[in-house]
Amino acid sequence: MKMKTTIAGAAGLAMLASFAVSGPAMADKLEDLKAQGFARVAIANEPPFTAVAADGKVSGAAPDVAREIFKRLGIDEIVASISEYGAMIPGLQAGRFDVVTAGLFMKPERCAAVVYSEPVLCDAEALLVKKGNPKGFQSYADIANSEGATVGAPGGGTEEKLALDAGVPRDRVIVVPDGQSGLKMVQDGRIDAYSLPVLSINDLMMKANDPNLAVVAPVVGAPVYCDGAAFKKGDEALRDAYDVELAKMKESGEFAKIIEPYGFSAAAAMSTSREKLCSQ
Ligand code: 6CS
Repeated sequence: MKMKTTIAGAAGLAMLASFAVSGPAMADKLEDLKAQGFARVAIANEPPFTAVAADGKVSGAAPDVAREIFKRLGIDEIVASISEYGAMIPGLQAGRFDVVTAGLFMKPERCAAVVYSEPVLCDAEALLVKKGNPKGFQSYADIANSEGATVGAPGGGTEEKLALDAGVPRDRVIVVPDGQSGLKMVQDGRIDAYSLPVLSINDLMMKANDPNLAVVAPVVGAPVYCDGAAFKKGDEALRDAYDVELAKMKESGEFAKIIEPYGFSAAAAMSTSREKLCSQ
């Protein structure tokens, strides 16, 4: 009896000891994702950054880069959830996603809230307007200075903040849930302009094929932004592993092969850094 207890006692101690050395505290997110078999990514469904086809297939430059990198890290699948830009960081922090791969542009306030990879997709900003740009918009300040003019933008998105910072009153910056809604609102005259990055507006314009629309690009005075994959604070080891593979793909030309058919420039992403973008 005593022996059994002793053996049980010894087994219990051995188990505790192994727990102490390599228990959950030591496991990092990469191991968790390998065990999970997939990475949960947040996207916006805004082509060409991110896209979900009618059959559910996820594509777009950001998920395609992420899928390849995770595969190299031993995680074969990505599972995407569509989110509004303004909800991506809270969702990441709440553990709803493992990473944001959506064209979430690096800005100081976002860099303080998450852990970004090195740059992936860079783009300037654009305005979708009526043919002939009747109110002569070239900048967000022009919209601010045009009596009663309204601009649509994604909730919690970069364009919303640029318009507000340029002095467009809150009630003239209209939160628009997605590209198709923004397009229709301009076509119907419910907003005077709809703002997204240049490649996103161009994609909408191409698909709409509407001669009564025009594009103002780039928006004068708005910076060129770049995104990165955004990880939760505490997942620096996963971010670092991601960056190692991203750097290899940039070096080998595989990075360019993925993003340039979508219209993005690999050189633009390779010419800057997280450090620069997070301090702008
Ligand atoms: O990072 C952002 O907030 C912006 N990024 C994209 C790709 N589209 C709109 C959004 O506001």
